Amino acid sequence: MFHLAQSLYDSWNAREEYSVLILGLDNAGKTTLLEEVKSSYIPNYKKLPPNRILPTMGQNVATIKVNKVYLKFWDVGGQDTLRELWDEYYETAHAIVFVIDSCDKDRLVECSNALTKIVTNDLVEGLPILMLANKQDLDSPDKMELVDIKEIFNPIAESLNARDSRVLPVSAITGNGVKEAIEWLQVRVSRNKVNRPPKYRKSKKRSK
Ligand code: G3D
Ligand code: MG
Repeated sequence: MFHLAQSLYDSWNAREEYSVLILGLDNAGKTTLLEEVKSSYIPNYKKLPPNRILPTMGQNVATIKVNKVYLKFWDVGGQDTLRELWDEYYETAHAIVFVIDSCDKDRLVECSNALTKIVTNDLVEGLPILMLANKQDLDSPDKMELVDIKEIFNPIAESLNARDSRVLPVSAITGNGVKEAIEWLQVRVSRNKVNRPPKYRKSKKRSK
């Protein structure tokens, strides 16, 4: 009896789908990150070489299975004009990944303004926010310390209500830290399921 209940529970869970928006300024590394996520979780996936990744004009979408649930990632362009479109995605989102170029000190203000605009949108209230301090592999004199990035971005993410937020160091190019980031997300969206229920994927019809 227990096994039957367990397998019903597992198959129900296996249909949960959560949408994750990958946001951040252009050039932060969003598309490279999504490529890395796909190659880590999709068997036999052939990663695009970095020189084939062009600035994103439309959107890149990928669904991956993590610990029995599906995470559907949306990488929408980060250029100024495309940022207006982010609002359209909030209503159906379950979490936000905000990618930061750790070596781009010059755009720090623009970057924190973009995050502030996101978290102050009513539709984003209570959603887990994961900030990724990307490009950790670079050894540039301009590279910001992780503690400084945390000091700036943590208070912004937490400004409204108590919500789950975290800054994690990653390299979308080498893949360092990416799996840890995805696991963090999966746990948080599942935990927030009462407030933002998942979409349930239709089970495939059995062939006769
Ligand atoms: P975007 O989708 O946020 O606009 P992209 O950013 O994924 O197109 O990446 C922008 C540039 O940053 C690319 O370089 C890409 O290779 C580089 N990049 C992304 N992530 C990392 C990283 O973790 N480490 C390093 N060293 N570079 C990274 P180009 O030269 O093609 O502009
Ligand atoms: Mg892109």
